[in-house]
Amino acid sequence: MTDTERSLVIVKPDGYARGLTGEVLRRIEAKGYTLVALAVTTPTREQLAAHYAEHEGKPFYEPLVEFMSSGAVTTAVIEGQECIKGFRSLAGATNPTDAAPGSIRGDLGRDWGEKVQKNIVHGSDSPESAAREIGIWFPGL
Ligand code: IDP
Repeated sequence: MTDTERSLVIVKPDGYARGLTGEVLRRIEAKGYTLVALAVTTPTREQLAAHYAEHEGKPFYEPLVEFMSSGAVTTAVIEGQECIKGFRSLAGATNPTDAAPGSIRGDLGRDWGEKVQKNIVHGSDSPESAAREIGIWFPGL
């Protein structure tokens, strides 16, 4: 199929620490996407600087890098028809308070009153971002 895509998914440190990796993977598989790669790792600042380059200079950048390097995460590459848009729909709006019920962030996230939104998951936002991000987290894939 022409629109088969890959997306980079991260279960962020809040999601990992809360034991939500299985729940996130369950939703991905229930949706019908395939897991192509899966790992548990603690992100380095170098990986995060590359991953979040577009946000450098924004007020939430430093808290974001601090948060994302604070503990283990699960990284995954998923595959399926239009899975980039589809996973972002599964994830829900960036702010968990705004995220629709039924989405990962809407069902499982909330505002913790902190500088950075701890919103459980990351998903690539375009085919270009997905290719770049997969290269950062799964070089050689
Ligand atoms: P996305 O993860 O929904 O694609 P992005 O705009 O790419 O959202 O932002 C990356 C991450 O930075 C978000 O998931 C969230 O953790 C954090 N973030 C984004 N905007 C804000 C903000 O205004 N305040 C605090 N944290 C933010």
